[in-house]
Amino acid sequence: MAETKRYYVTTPIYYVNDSPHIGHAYTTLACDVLARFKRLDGYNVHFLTGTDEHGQKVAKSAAAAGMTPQAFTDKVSQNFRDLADFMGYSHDDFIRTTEDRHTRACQDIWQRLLERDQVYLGSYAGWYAVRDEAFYAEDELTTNAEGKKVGPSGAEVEWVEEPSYFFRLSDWGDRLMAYWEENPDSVLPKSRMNEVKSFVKGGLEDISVSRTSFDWGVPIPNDDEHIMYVWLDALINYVTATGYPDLQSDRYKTFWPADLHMVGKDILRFHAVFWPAFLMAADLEPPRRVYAHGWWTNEGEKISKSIGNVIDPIDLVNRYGLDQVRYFLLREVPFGNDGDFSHRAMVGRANSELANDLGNLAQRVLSMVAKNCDGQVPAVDMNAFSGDDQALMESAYSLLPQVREHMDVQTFHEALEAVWRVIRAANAYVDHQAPWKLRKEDPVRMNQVLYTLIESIRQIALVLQPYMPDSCARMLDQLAIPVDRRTFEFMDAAHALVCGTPLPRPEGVFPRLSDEAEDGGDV
Ligand code: ME8
Repeated sequence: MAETKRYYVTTPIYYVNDSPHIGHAYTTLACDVLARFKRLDGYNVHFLTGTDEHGQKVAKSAAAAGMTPQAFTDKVSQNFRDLADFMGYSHDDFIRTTEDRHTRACQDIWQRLLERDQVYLGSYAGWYAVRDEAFYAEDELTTNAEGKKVGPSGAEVEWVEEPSYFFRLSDWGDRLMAYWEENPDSVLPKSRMNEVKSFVKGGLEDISVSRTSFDWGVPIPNDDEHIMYVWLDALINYVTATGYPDLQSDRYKTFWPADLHMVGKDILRFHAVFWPAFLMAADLEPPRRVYAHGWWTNEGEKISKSIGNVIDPIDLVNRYGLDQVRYFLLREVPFGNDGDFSHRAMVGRANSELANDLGNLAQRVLSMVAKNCDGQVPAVDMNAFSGDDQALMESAYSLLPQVREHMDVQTFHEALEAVWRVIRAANAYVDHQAPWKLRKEDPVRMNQVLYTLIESIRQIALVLQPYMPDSCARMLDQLAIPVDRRTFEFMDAAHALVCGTPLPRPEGVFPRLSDEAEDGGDV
């Protein structure tokens, strides 16, 4: 199958017991921008998201809601689907771990592990944090303010003793280290690669991969006392969605191994250590990259239900606009770092960078074209551009390769910075060339200047589509670019704006947000 030009990107599958919040929206947004970018860049893309529905935590939440786990998960997984639809994400599939296709995939992987002697029956006696669905060793625990034992994430642990199958993780340290040596970008950012390497160097122990004290999970095929440990079950979703266990399916052959599992730093170890080890042990290829991004706080505070400061992405979008929120989340924080959400910063960026820098540029240039060029792409001599004109257009034409490089290492903020350098240069060029003066003095020169600007705006609007799809579509409408000429193959000079093309009446794309919003409030 087509090995080149395919791209498989996944979000974590979210626990259904929680309400979707800004953190979930953020991870899926980053994947959405990548998926859109790759599609426009000619790739066959598969973009997966979904919900993690088994395990003790979900079973407990269902019991607390007085529902069966199945009825509970049917109801609450819909919240995540609704959020994805509301945010306009372009996912190709939404997986639920309670689906039959997933049970089949889990049981098949289990069988492969069993056949290869990678799992064995023993018994577990140790600590378990239901909130993290994770086993912790004694030396990872601390005592919290209430005197309770907690794991590294602060989640309370309980003592568990039960028969359990174990996975021979201890056999895989050297293979993992070798894989990382050969594929140095397979865990990003670099700091996270260092983190997983030092975890492995510290020595790996076999891990418990089945539970017997409750039954909300995938039954393991060879022993009906056990259900599969929820993390093994959850990670398998990424192969389930390719059609596995049908190794001959087109989708599996096209898309496995995944190009990118995007996750938060909280679940790095599961994805970058356990998952590749499970896969290699089952004789399947590990993912090409795991990227672990940072953590959002709200106005300086940890986001938590108990503090009551959870940010609902739907409220944010209703207040500030979808593209404004998309832009802000990927611009405010260098991707990979932790970041803080504040209303002041949100409004500040939407006004200064979207309404002023980009919105005004497009609006004033297109208004001048409407007024002074009969509402058409101005007639120009393609050989008469000045040095300044060429400098601006060349910087605009160089955007695609630059942005592509950033996308390939997930430096979303730097891609935006590269585009804004051109936007700022275009604004400086307008001020310097003063086309409004040229109208009387030198209309031929005015046309050259306005053409230079609208062709640069075309580049900017095309390359920004993955970040702000609706606003860019409106900008491209105003440049009369047909919908089938908006992929990146049309970004070169051979497809530049054609003189004399009639343009629709320009209208503002990025409204200024009011200062009231800047003062904050309850989102
Ligand atoms: O861990 N800042 O699901 P989950 C940034 N089911 N990102 C955040 C965030 C924040 N404050 N809060 C949440 C699970 N996230 C498992 C995953 S995958 C096989 C199984 C995002 O619902 C971030 O991506 O707890 C984090 O990794 C994920 O939500 C955790 O989602």
